[in-house]
Amino acid sequence: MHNNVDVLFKNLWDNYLAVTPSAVKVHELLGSTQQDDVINDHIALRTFNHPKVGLEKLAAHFLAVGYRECGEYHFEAKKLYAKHFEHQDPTKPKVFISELLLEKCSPALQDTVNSMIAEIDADAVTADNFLYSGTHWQVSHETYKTLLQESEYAAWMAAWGYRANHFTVSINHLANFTSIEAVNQALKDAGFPLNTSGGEIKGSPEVLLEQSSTLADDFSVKFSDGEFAIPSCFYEFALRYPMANGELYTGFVAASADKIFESTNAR
Ligand code: OOG
Ligand code: NI
Repeated sequence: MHNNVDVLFKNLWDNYLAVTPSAVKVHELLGSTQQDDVINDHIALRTFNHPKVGLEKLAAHFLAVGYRECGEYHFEAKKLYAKHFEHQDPTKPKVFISELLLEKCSPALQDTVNSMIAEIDADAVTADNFLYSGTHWQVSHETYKTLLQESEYAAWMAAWGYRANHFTVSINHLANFTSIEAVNQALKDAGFPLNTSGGEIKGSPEVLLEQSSTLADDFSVKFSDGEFAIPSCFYEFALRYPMANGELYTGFVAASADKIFESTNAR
């Protein structure tokens, strides 16, 4: 495991950029006239609730660099469970980790996922690079399509494995934009398709968090039966509002997150 939080995020970022070419363009668009780098509000990772690779196994990498557990979220229909983590230094991105609840899935899906997980070396899970190690298995495009019918999340994991599925621009820290509407308009004008599930803007000032996201880039994957372009990773935008004590809300909103997951659905 890493002991330096910045090194961990630099590696996660480089690994994300390698399959998300639009991310650089998003930075250019939103941050070009800023002195400082774009500040990321949070990142997200996905996994399965298998003892070998469950949420806690991923979380251990963040606990090791100063993060603590802060909130939990349930997604009944998608069969997901998630927690979020914060660093003592509020300028470090928050971390949202979810896991697919395998026992709620079909026996066929469980078989496929269990055989994928069986390919992971026991040592790999605690290695420095685990959170940006991608897949440890080979799947066919046929298997991918079968998983897709039951769980878009499971199919995405089968194709992409361990990596940040999005970074999130903190609108609060942007010099040129103060509203999420203005950010969305700039993105649309530049040709980025937005995730419209549940509306372009998820959340509201009342729940202290507004979010929007691009649809994932299409990127080529080498499956065991050939190469196919499928949705990779996306960029999210978050505007946080102050709580009664004046401090910005730092949690997530389950109803909004439920729709953000769909940013990796096919266009
Ligand atoms: C995470 C979706 C939830 C948020 O900010 O609410 C999320 C995912 O797609 O894995 O990122
Ligand atoms: Ni997010």
